[in-house]
Amino acid sequence: MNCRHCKKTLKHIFLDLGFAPPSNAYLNKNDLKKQEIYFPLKVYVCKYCWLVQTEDYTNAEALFTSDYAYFSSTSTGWLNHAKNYADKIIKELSLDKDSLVIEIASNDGYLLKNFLVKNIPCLGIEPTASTAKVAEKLGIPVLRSFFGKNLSRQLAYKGKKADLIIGNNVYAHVPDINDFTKGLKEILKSKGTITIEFPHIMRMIEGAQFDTIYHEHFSYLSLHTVNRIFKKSGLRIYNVEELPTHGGSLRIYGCHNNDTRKTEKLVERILKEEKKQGLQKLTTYLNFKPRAEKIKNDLVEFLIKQKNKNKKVVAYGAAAKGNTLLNYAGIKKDLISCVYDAAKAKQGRFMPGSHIPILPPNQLYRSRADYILILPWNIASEIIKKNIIKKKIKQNL
Ligand code: DWN
Repeated sequence: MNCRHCKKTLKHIFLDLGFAPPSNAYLNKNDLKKQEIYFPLKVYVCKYCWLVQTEDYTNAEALFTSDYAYFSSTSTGWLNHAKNYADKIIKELSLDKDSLVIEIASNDGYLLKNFLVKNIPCLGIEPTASTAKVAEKLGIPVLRSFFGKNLSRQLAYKGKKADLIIGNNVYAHVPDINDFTKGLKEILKSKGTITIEFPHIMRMIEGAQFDTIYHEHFSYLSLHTVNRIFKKSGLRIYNVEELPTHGGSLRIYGCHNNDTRKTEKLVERILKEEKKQGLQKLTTYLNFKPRAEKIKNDLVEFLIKQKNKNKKVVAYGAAAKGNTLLNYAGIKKDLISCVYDAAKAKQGRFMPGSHIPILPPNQLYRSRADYILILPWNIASEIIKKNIIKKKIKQNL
């Protein structure tokens, strides 16, 4: 396989998680009587441009289906994060009724609704019908499509260029990151701004967050590599913010390479920090595997110990990352009997691979569980704050 960015041959495996179904491919009852498609889940690191990327086996259409079950609005923390960003960027860029804001992967309108309410014209681009129709109900115009150079050419041809292009939880999800980035250039007004949020691979390696690896995430990104990809498409990163979301993310601010805005010092500081953390050394990536294996083995050992002591373990949060962990560890419902989740789209369905049933949180009361394993650790504080878990813990869980 060749690197998706620099096209050099990939030789070094960062982590091989075996075979797994797509992490968002939740099953209905009937699906349990059918075959289930597994894909290899293997991640390479390119020793030339340092792009960490999944092996080519799945295509975006197979992953982002019409009944896609991830709705951004389920998390109030994420909704607050989106509102704070919108208020900040509207002020910073003096956006108004003559501006145009385009969000790529606009999901259920969780973010664009903050622009709509201030009468700032916006356009969502979202391929999954399940989430797009929720956004449309809010009055947000949505183009139901994947984004890339072709779509951006059509938009530019119709004069649809943006003052602000937003991309959260999408840059790591595109199979052709060069084509996607060229598309950004095409629809960006001459003095326009791009902001993109993505989980930072420096934090993923630091925290051994191997469960954030799933087929939906084609790339695992550093500022160094994104900087290279932007430059290749005639764009420039002029500012960056470190965020706590998803275990540690970056928000980069981009513009055309001839834009007069100066590059902020923080960009250089983070590039230096990445180098100091060894992100341009092969050993850093090759040392990741044993750390992931230890976490997986410790969890299986714990679960078997509880089973032998007749203790009951349940899970909370039917997250995509939870499926990666469960399937890599080979955990089935004999070790974790069920998972509770507030997302209506997931309740009554089953986790892909493990087939663990997904139940509404209000059934947690009578679960008589001894342990609750929170799968989306990135929002554990929000989940624990929600009274359901707190009350359960008060009842000497
Ligand atoms: O790329 C992605 C990353 C960045 O975010 C998307 N694939 C989806 C998501 O990844 P994830 O699936 O690992 O994390 P989620 O979807 O944020 O997992 C949270 C799950 O927990 C959701 O199914 C909703 C559920 N939940 C809940 O049951 N009660 C969430 C909250 C906050 C709650 O209070």
